[in-house]
Amino acid sequence: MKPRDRLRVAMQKSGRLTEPALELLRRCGLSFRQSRDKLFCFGESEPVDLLLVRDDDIPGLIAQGVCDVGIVGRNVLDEFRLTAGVEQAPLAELRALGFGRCRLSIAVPQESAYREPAQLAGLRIATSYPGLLGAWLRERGIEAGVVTLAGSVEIAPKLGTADLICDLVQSGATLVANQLREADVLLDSEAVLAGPAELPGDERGDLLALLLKRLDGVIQVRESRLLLLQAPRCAVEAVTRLLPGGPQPTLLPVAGQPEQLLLQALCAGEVSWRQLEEIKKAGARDMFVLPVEKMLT
Ligand code: PRT
Ligand code: ZN
Repeated sequence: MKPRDRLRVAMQKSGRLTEPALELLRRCGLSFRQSRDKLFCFGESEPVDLLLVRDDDIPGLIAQGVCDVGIVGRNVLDEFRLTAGVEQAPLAELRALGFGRCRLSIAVPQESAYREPAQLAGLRIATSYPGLLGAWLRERGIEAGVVTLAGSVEIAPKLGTADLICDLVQSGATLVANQLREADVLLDSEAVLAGPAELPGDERGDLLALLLKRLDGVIQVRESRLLLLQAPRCAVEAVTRLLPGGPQPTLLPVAGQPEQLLLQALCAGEVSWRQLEEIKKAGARDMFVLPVEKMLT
């Protein structure tokens, strides 16, 4: 294949991952001019272009070198890795992106007495993920029938084409509507940046390194909160012990109150009401949890 000096990113054309993926790329400072057929978007701010395709095609397009990286569900990437032929270039999960979260789960009819995987022996399981399900069954030494369906997996037990299913679950509403219950989780999934196991050695490698660095910054900021509070000197140690993650807090004096300190802490992740209540019990007051807009350390 001809060397390329622009990075090509594949993403879902229209579906659950489309909007959050575009938003993430925008936050990384990428902007695009949409072409008329909307399959290819030319990158304006950086030499990074978009290819808009069905999510199932993304791993194959990367493996064939048509695209350099792609934003796709871990469920789709892992299924491809398990079912792709040995002639396909190996793919890697370069980053977890924190949206499109769901689980690939075994679900059984509500009245089923299912307790453990061994009970699946001899049953028929409908799924769109034969690779992931097959590997999970093999690991446990279970021999069950795998019925591969492209869609509408959840109605298979009612139709009698399978005894139970293995499908994606998010809220669980689809399972309830079909009188099924989630029984076992095979995979926790979210959108990931998929790419070749080995980064390209040309300009695209540098562009990918730049994209990864910006992604890391965006993800870190998105998951960070700035916690501000006041506490008496004697309570600072106890308060600090309760802070959720992040580096050591900064302590500042409060004018006119020598025994009081202002504490500023960067927290990795959400700070819950319960955590705030605990911190307050330890002696803190005037607590503020602020989102972080940008960060350069
Ligand atoms: O056209 P194209 O092939 O690109 O789209 P698609 O229909 O295959 O994909 P899409 O947009 O439905 O999903 C894209 C990706 O989003 C998936 O590969 C997952 O990584 C992720 N994702 C997150 C989900 C869900 N949540 C989800 N709930 N994908 C599918 N579902 C379906 C699930 O299959 C089931 O039918 O929603 C139903 C369950 O949802 P709850 O909320 O009722 O449990
Ligand atoms: Zn799809």
